[in-house]
Amino acid sequence: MALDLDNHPHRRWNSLTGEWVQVSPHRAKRPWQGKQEETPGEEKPKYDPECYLCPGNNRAGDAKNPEFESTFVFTNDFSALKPDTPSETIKDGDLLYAKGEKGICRVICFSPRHDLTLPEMELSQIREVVDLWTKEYTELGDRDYINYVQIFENKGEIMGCSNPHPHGQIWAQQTIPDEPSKELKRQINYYEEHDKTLLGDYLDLELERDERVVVENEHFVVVVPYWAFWPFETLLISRRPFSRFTDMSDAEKDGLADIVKQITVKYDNIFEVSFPYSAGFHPAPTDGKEHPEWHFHMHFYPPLLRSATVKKFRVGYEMLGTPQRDITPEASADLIKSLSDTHYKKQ
Ligand code: H2U
Ligand code: ZN
Repeated sequence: MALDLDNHPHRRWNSLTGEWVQVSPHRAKRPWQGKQEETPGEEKPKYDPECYLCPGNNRAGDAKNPEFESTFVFTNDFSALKPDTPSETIKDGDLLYAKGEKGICRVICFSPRHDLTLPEMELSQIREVVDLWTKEYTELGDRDYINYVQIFENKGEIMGCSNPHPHGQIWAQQTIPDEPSKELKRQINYYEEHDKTLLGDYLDLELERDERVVVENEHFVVVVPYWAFWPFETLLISRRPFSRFTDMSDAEKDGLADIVKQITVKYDNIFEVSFPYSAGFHPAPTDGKEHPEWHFHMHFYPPLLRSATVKKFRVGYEMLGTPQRDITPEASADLIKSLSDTHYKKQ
């Protein structure tokens, strides 16, 4: 009997990190039922006097936000990393090993409006967010002790996000964190062997097969990756192999704003709720090296499973063994593709 990826349990290799994911498609055989329930989205005010991210409001300590009209960035009042940390190494025998870690944490408000999220913002406003990401990547990455700038968004209460005001975070630090570090090794190996970027070749394959592509424009493509772990995980890849925010042309920056809007609109349309996720960019490290192997991309990791309230927990076998999914990446891609390009609130 031949192995059938639509029906037989199998393992898929994540060629970007070198890890495996267990797929059990036979457990997801019931057909997709469409949206299962409607959690009434409460109407949010455009301005909330209690919100620490709204213009003009007070934050922790004595900090007060300006009356900003577009984007706004500030140093996290509860930063997990600090620039003045001693770089000392403490090694106690072969088993107890610790190092000081310097860094900077910032918070980015995407809009002065409390009630909007990326999929509901105008393209021109999202473009302003792209420009701010670029500016922060450059400014933080230029500091000699900052070797990686992790820009991300944690969206939705289910993700532990404390505030619905549209915002993201930046953690810039001395060490390249684990996820980009795994990707760095794999991308370097591939580049040395093929003289092309791993994600460039992967993207060509995805475009040719056309099974997992969910949205695209002139400059970017979003796929449910072959090795996706989260049910609705996606990977945003630039068509042109470049490494950093600063390599993007103006047209590519517009393209990035457009593709972010496209994929987040699709996400909100899955259950007709503001779709929670952790998402973030993986640009090249800012360690002063060239990084021709590094291909700019962004990951979206949504936690939802079958409905707006049923969350996938990574427990049991997945905590002790290997990550696992039921619905195949191809089935998830079909579902996302089938949804409207217009946000459900505007339909
Ligand atoms: P979330 O994106 O996970 O909701 O986090 C928001 C960040 O805002 C969080 O890291 C910071 C928290 O430390 N924050 C401030 O910097 N100032 C405040 O007054 C409240 C929250
Ligand atoms: Zn990545």
